[in-house]
Amino acid sequence: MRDAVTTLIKTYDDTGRYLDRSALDSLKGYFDSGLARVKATAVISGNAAGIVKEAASKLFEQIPELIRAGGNAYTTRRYAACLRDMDYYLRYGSYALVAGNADVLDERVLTGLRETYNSLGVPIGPTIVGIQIMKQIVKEKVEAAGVEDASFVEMPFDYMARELSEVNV
Ligand SMILES: CCC1=C(C)/C(=C/C2=NC(=C\c3[nH]c(/C=C4\NC(=O)[C@H](C)[C@H]4CC)c(C)c3CCC(=O)O)/C(CCC(=O)O)=C2C)NC1=O
Repeated sequence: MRDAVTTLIKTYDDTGRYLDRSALDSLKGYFDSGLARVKATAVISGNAAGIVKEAASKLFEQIPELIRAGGNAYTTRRYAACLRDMDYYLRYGSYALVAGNADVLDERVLTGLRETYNSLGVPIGPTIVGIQIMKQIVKEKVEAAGVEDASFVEMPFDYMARELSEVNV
């Protein structure tokens, strides 16, 4: 599992170079944004259950077929599995925000996920809608907590959405 710093070091170590100007600029960006990333993570940690609940109810409002007979989130067990998945996306998204890097998402969340979803009939399009709704809620809450430009919180959610939607070649 890597973060912004270890990823950078690995890149330079692979070719035996000292950190150059561009590496130092990128480090500076990482440290300068550190406080905002920690704040965002605190907002997520302190409101996780509420964020998942709000996002799920918006998702089921937008796509009510999911919770009707025959829908993938129909029955209490599958409804709970869907909310649990949303919670996974939120929690791992918060880790990726602190790390300033999506590696944790590849390693812990996305590997094999599309195949699992396909084999269980979990619809990927609506899952992505759910991830995007969560992103929006998180962004608003982080801005409400006093972070002026919270656009950086989009990274992990967009990353998961993009990786989930990609078709194998
Ligand atoms: C930490 C990494 C991690 C992830 C991401 C993960 C996802 C994950 N979601 C699953 C199921 C599921 N996922 C959903 C999710 C949904 N259905 C919908 O209609 C909605 C669109 C969506 C919610 C937004 C549902 C309903 C199931 C149960 C499907 C079934 O058993 O029929 C399963 C199959 C096993 C199980 O039911 O627990 C996995 C592995 N597991 C992990 O360990």
